[in-house]
Amino acid sequence: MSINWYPGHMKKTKELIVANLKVVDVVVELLDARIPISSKNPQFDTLVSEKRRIVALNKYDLSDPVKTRKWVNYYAEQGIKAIPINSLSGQGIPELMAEVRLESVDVIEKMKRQGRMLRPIRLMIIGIPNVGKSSLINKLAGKNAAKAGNKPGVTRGKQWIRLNKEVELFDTPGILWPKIEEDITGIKLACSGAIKDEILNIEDIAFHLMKIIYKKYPDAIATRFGIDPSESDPVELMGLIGRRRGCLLKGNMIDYEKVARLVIDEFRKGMMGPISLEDPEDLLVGHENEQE
Ligand SMILES: Nc1nc2c(ncn2[C@@H]2O[C@H](COP(=O)(O)OP(=O)(O)O)[C@@H](O)[C@H]2O)c(=O)[nH]1
Ligand SMILES: [Mg+2]
Repeated sequence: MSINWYPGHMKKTKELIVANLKVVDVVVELLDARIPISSKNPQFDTLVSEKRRIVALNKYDLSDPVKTRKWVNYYAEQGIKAIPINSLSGQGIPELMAEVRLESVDVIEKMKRQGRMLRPIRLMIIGIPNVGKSSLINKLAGKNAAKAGNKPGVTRGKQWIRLNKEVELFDTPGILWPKIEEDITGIKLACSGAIKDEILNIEDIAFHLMKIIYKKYPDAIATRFGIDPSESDPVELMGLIGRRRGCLLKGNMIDYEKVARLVIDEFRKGMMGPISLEDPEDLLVGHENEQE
């Protein structure tokens, strides 16, 4: 699979993150709670190794809460606080801000020790495209977000938004691209909406999505489509769903492309119920096994 991310642009964006990080105290790594493996940029850990970091598992509302809990524990074992959040409703944001304050204690102590004037803690959000960075910034900034707009005389981008007495947020999130070494990573990213459908074959994406749901959430198939998954395999399922939902071509043939779009769309909207495509155990077996 080859996805053209424009290497020049990626390099520039990374340089921008590195430059901005110099003045940042705490970094929030935004991941998609449904795919914490695939939505992670592996370079992130080295990039922020000198910084306090917090993981935010976004789109918690769409994820399987049991799996998300497992991810929280997985990160806890590595000494990293992970917080499930919903950037649209604001759920989890107070917990996130409490953690920011906790992570800042050392930084503030250091400023005091050095006899420096106390300045607000500086926060930056980093994540792959479409993971919800802008939504989170808007939610955090609230009314103040307007100040970051394109007002005359206000330089666009690169501004600090004062969130409260102690914390300032960098209004431009850091964009890091996902690393797609295996097809299944690209497929999961496409399911989550992180990469454009057109880049991959839509029927392929839907079929692999159905395979994962078939394996991990058979009940979701029964509930959503009224089909008993134990009586068919993922290939047949696509046809059955098509028939149920009237995704048909002339001559009563199944319109597989239409079924594919329907399945992906319903997954993205959470209509099949809360579903996570990755859990920590997948790290042990390696994702390639899921492709069988
Ligand atoms: N359901 C749900 N959707 C979200 C959440 N956060 C962001 N989104 C949606 O995800 C899409 C991408 O969000 P955006 O903030 O533009 O992502 P960015 O590219 O990282 O800045 C938008 O359609 C948002 O409405 C969330 O917590 N839950
Ligand atoms: Mg954005």
